Amino acid sequence: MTDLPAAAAILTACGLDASLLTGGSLAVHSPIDGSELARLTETPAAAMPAVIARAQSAFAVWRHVPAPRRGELVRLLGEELRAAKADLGALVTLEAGKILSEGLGEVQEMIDICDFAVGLSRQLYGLTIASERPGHVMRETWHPLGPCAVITAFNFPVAVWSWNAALALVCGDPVIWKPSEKTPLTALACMKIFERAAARFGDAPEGLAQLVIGGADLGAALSASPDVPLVSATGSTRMGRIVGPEVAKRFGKSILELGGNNAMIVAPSADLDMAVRAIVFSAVGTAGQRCTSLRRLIVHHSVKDQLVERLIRAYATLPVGDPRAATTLVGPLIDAGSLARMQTALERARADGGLVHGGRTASGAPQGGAYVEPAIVEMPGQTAVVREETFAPILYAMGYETLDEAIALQNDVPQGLSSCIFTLNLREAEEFLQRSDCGIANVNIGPSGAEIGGAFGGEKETGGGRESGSDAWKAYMRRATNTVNYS
Ligand code: UN1
Repeated sequence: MTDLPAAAAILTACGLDASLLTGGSLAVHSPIDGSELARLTETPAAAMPAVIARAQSAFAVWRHVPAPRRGELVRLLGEELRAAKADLGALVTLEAGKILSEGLGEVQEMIDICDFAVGLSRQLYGLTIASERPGHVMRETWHPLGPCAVITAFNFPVAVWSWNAALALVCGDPVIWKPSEKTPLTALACMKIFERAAARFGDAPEGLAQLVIGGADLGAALSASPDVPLVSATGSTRMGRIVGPEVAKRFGKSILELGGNNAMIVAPSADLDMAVRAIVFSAVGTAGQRCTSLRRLIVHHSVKDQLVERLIRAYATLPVGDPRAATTLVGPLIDAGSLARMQTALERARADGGLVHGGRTASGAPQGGAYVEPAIVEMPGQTAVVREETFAPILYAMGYETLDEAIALQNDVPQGLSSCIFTLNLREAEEFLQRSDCGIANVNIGPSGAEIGGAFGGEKETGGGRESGSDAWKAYMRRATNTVNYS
């Protein structure tokens, strides 16, 4: 029994008709039951120069549109997203396998970033700087950059595009989007929504927001082109190692949002009720497939047994199954490959002396999907498998004695996205915030569920990029220092 209409009705509600969904070579499957949703026509790599040229033509027009007027287009996009929220959220569930509330939550993030960007369109402020020369003034001014490529992953199939696109559009940049091959339908649906906003806006140039569907060769074309000054790429560290150097080779700019291996330190004074809720939410939410998912629990020896026992009990009550049912909390992994990687990681953890709780294939879930019980693994130490990001619901628990030791463990991984501490001790909290090496460091709240208002991203192998809120917009613009002699 599901609480969503059938797949065909969801696709139709999102404006995706049969002519769009058939006749191509890219098969799109639902992680819910493995059923085929569509066979899409892919963008040939040979078409990329024309796509980029269209974006450049759009740029020639859009850069001269006053920024608050550009904001009006994003305001309309936000309105259209509000109207389409239920349908697009349902499609996220169908195509990415997220539970209903997460599908809707993702669309809400899109709406929020549109609101943020509308305000920003009147606040692209520069500085005035005191000149050392008499009769001179110095200013810093911000200018549109040019076409921005956005490469996104399956796990946030629509929100990540909007974090980039809403900012890029108000900053004066056209956008070329290459979504994951696993989730192109939600991208097509977003384009329909964008087209409605553009039609209401009236005179947005053709080619302002484009979508290309296909594999790594399209990403390679975008990364290599000097006519695409900015490439914002979200995905694995492996992908970032290809895209980053390729863009750098031609002195382009990139925003990289790569792997995370996020930890929570639980100190002796922690409010354990609060910690348990935060751990479950951030470790099993989106079936452990967020880049901000909690993967490592670093717990003081004095509370470790008690906390792990409570977590094992909480995990045993988690409803794993069809993400379309309102009662489900853990949906499927994206595909069988993901499940196999999870099982391999659990095997390696066992071989390292880990004690695995859960992690079995879930019973009673729809056939054809990769459903698994989230796992907690008590580890004797931070072995190689713990230091890797496995994109699945595995939570490694380790003990510590001193805060120094805990922070050292937290930092001793190649990734640096999100981190947190649960403590009621102000000294410990501040000490942690000074010393966590991550882009996100929290106190008494888990590592996932970042609000759009903050700059989102991380250090080390996470790639160093920042997108979404705060002053992340500056990456989408070109800065000029102007000196004017009026003497
Ligand atoms: C991601 O997994 O790519 O903080 C981003 C969060 C979400 C974003 C996750 N707002 O969990």
